[in-house]
Amino acid sequence: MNAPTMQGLNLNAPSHVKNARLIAWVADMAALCKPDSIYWCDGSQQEYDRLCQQLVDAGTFKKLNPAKRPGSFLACSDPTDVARVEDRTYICSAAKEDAGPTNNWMAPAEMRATLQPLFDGCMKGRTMYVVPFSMGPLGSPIAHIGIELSDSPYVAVNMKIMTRMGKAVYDVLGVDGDFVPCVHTVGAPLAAGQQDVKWPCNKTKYIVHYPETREIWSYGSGYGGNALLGKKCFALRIASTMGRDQGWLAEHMLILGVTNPEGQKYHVAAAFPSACGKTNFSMLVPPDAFDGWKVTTIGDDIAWIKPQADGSLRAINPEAGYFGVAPGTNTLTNPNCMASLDKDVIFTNVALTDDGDVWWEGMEKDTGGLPAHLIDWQGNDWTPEIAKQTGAKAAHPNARFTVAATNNPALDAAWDDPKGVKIDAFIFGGRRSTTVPLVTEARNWTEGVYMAATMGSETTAAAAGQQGVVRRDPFAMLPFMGYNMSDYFQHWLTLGEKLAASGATLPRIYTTNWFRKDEAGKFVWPGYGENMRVLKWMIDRLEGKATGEQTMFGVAPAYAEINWTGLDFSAAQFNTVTSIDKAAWAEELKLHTTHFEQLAYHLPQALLDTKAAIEKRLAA
Ligand code: SAT
Ligand code: MN
Repeated sequence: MNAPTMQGLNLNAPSHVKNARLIAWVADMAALCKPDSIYWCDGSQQEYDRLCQQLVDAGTFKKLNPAKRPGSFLACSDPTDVARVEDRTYICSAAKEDAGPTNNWMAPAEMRATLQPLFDGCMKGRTMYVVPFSMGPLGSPIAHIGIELSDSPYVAVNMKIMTRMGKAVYDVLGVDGDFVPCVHTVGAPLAAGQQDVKWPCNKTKYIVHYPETREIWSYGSGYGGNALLGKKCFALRIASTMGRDQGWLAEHMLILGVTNPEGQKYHVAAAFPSACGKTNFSMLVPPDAFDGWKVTTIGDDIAWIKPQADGSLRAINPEAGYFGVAPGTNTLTNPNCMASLDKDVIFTNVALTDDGDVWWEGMEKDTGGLPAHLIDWQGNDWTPEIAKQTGAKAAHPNARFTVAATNNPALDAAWDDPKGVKIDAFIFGGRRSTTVPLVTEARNWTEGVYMAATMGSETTAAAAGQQGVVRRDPFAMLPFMGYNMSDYFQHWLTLGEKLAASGATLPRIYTTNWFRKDEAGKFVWPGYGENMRVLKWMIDRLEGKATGEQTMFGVAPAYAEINWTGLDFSAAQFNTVTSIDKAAWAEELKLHTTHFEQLAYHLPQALLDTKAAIEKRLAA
């Protein structure tokens, strides 16, 4: 095939790219963004190594000491570009109601008119990378394809780790296959001869989704979910609308396998907001008392779940790597994760040690003390003394690692299975210092949907803005919902009805809260590996081995139903994390009322009925 030429710029499309819509779109985008050149990624190791070296030469990457951290790099971002920007994220559906009250909205035509001048010439002086990727195992009936155009080589190498990226995608795509077009620019064109900066970005940022045409346009940021468009933009915001239209679920959930000593295996999908321990839970190492139990990781952040003819739900992890929070991670909180990070990692915004390794807050628990000197994520000297005086953090609280799933010693054998795994239970967990108990099981699907729909959580550093304030985060999807939240609640209810009608046993639904604090403000529940004790109770429930206790808010474990071997956790402590304070719940339900008022448009009546039933039990 002859490569089409745009205004003197050779498209350079390789001969294996045969998708006409793709070639036309790349030509259009090149004409708009005006890059100096176009590079079609093949996803090979040689290409990855070459781009990493290019990033080292540009000063974006620092190669870490190969004796300490082979094949690994550190990138430090511009201090103004460190997290997702929720206030700059838009769902541009044709009708405002379809974006719903929880999303920023602009009419598509108005947004296109806004973005047009920003994208015009935005890649001048740069290369446009064409990044083909499959979200999910190549060719899986649960997977979908995306193509990201980006002027950031940092994005290209991260996408290589985070997705199935490369040439093979074009075989699946064929001449007329479907893909989600994702265009990304750091928004920093270079004039002729202009010296680049280490982390180009723009003060102006737009993270834009057009759900009807399934397009993603991202401007001005190079960081995480703002720029790696396969992740939140495609796999959650666009995919949730695909799921609505096609009858499946795109969820902000880890997926784990849990196998008991008899070899019986279950699969659990769990939704927690960003930076609330999804990676830790998905790689959980059971305590000694759980000899013979095994937890294996299918995914740590996102699940695509499609109903099957037999009424079961099968899930895949659309991603191929982990973009996890570094601070707080150590061999006590997540030994599997620490082992994953031994080699071939891209670190972003952690600190650099004097011997060319990385460091972040929390690592002192492994090494038994703070390092004497570091270069912090902003390039400044850091010592324990400076930290004490100024409170300066060595690593940014939202510092991240990018690592391939295949680095994870706890990786599930079926993680790449195109059929996915059958889901037996869902967990919804918020970060709440008060009110919400350690664990409850919904009495039925509708009550489970209610629990998920009303979930609250304290905000974290994963998003720019104030931290630690409780906000409603339904299904842990608030920042990731691609359409009207109440329609999404109805989508879950309808799916439950359909599965039940086919005679299938529906997955159980649980809520958890690992984060209750005592009067002194200290976490009571030890969390991490000890969460196995709660997971085991859930399995006991599935197997009919635990009766639990009926509470105002679902079924909860009796103290004696939890295996406490090897953990000193008294009935009184258990009470602190499980008690239901009626006054606090009366207040909580007022917040549910406000939440539902905000979501009144299309709010399912079943949720209002469930709320009325809870209020009645509370009053009794
Ligand atoms: O930056 S990301 O959106 O990828 C991470 C997160 O918020 O979970
Ligand atoms: Mn996430």
